[in-house]
Amino acid sequence: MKADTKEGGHGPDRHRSGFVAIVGAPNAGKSTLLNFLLDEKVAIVSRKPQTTRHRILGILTGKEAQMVFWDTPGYHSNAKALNQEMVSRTLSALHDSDVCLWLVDGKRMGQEHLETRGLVAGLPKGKGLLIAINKADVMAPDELRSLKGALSGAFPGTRVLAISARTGKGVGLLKKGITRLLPRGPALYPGDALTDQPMRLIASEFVREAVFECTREELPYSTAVTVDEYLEPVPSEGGGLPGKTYISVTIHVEKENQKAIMIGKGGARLQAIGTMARRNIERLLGGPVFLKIFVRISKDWTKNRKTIREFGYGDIA
Ligand SMILES: Nc1nc2c(ncn2[C@@H]2O[C@H](COP(=O)(O)OP(=O)(O)OP(=O)(O)O)[C@@H](O)[C@H]2O)c(=O)[nH]1
Ligand SMILES: [Mg+2]
Repeated sequence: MKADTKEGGHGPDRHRSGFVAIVGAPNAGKSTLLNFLLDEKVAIVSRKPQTTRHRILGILTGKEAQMVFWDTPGYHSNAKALNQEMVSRTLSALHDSDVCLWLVDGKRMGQEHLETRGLVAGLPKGKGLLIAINKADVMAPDELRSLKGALSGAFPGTRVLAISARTGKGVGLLKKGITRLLPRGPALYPGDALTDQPMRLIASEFVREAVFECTREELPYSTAVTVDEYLEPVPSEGGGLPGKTYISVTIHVEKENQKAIMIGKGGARLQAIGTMARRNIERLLGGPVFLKIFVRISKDWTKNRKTIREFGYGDIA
């Protein structure tokens, strides 16, 4: 994990800590930013909107402050049951946070951003707000200037920064800006903690990310991943493999033809999904993994609140 190395007169009484909700339209780059901040991949990323389904906590511990970030599902209005659950996760993170970090996709200021803008404009008094225009690395200077001007005009007194979650440009200033808005207080989590997400959940998310990467169009949105078994390498109780973490997961799809697509000709697609996910899990765990994947049809699960909850996307953390 990256640690702030800046020295200075920051006694324990000056230390700051608090929760920061990263909110924004789908695809704005929230999960990419969280991973960059932590210098570790804990949140899944894809080119497609509506990737994040959980409210993911990432802890950044520095000398002056401990920032506890919540990566949230992209905010948008949509009547589908699964999406309603996602929106409620974003709202709960925002409610519980000290600071709202509104991430705006500099390349797209469409309807989705107007929706988030409404959300941010309605924040209760006293909650810190910071606006970051993301993807500055692919914006023309004029474009950036005018968007910055428009946002500063709409939110007087609020800091508007240009950043790139991909290259890290502006992220140092962003951290300083957030620190200033946090309340004074001691660290909330141990200094070496990275996330509160259990590894088995992260593993299932990495499989879902690989599905985003290896399948097209609507299929990722019909996909859920559950973990059936997660065994630490032996020696340990209850079995497992020598020197390898054993993980068995199920990919749930909604229809028969989706199952065939997920598996691919001769199992090729499923194999690619497995390889990609396994590598990411191994990187985070720092050791070898045996990943077994089943594909099952759970008919119309995205429309059924009971199944949504069963698959772990319904309980508001
Ligand atoms: N050029 C550029 N691309 C970026 C940047 N940040 C994120 N992206 C890309 O934008 C896409 C979406 O990134 P995510 O991090 O998944 O976005 P998100 O806001 O978490 O999306 P949801 O979870 O769907 O709400 C990915 O293809 C990223 O690689 C950036 O600073 N510059
Ligand atoms: Mg995300």
